[in-house]
Amino acid sequence: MSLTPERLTELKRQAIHLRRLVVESVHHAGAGHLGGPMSAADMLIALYFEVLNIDPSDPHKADRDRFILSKGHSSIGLYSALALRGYFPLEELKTFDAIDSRLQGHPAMDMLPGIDMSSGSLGQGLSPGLGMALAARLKDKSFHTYVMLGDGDSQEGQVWEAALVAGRYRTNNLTAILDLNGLQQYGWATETGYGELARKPPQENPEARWQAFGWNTISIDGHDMEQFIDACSQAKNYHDGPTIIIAHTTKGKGISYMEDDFNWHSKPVTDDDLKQAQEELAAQEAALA
Ligand SMILES: Cc1ncc(C[n+]2csc(CCOP(=O)(O)OP(=O)(O)O)c2C)c(N)n1
Repeated sequence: MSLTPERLTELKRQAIHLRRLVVESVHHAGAGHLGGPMSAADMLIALYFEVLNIDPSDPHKADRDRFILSKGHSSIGLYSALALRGYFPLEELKTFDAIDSRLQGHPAMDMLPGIDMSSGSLGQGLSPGLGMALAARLKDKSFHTYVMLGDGDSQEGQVWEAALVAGRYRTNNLTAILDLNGLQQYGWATETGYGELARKPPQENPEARWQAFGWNTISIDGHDMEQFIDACSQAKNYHDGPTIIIAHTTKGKGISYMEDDFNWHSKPVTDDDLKQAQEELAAQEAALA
């Protein structure tokens, strides 16, 4: 699938807008996750504006594609994509994380139309995604199910139970997306202990691991929306089993002081932080014109 240059620019503009909404919402709430939503931002926009077969005016439509954010702590990224796509007013993002809000710190499917599965306890997204994909097959439905995993998220054993069964049943209507930013909540201990935390990808050679479980793998730059959209279409056209898109990303992508720094996994945003982020994003938007 090829995008026109105008469409690609429009998607990039939406991704910048999403990043601005994330940082403004976390600033307003006084708490929230930033690094994970930023690394997923380009893929979330590409999913909600190009890939998913959905209808924001009918969020429960039976034949809609399903999307599960297994790394549910990145909820504000998903909420921002849903709001930009028209599921609810952008204004509601200001309620993020408030006690009576539909936009909780982790997505709740019984509160917000557009959320296909509650998530937040890491490792639990692929199993219901597999269930949805198998249900579609049994009921002869044509919808496709997508699950976004984090690299920390996929250290949980439950992910591999689901991966094994999905491979075993050649679930070709299931696509996983690994947001492989190489960072989690903290750094990694080195041989000399925790004194000096190191950046170390927790999954060495994820391609070989997923292939061993019967999955087709496609590796891409997760900030290149054309590569991502192309990978989604390849995944949908692969008929011998499930596909995982291994998306190499940068945690905190788009805001210079957050990039590749696990300290920005989750942290309050000060007024000065917000101002700098808004200026950087405005410059990125100006450069698109
Ligand atoms: C079962 C479980 N253990 C711990 C946590 C706390 N926690 C939230 S996010 C996170 C790190 C997640 O890392 P990753 O999946 O790589 O996400 P990303 O880097 O994309 O934010 C942890 C440990 C949790 N939500 N669930």
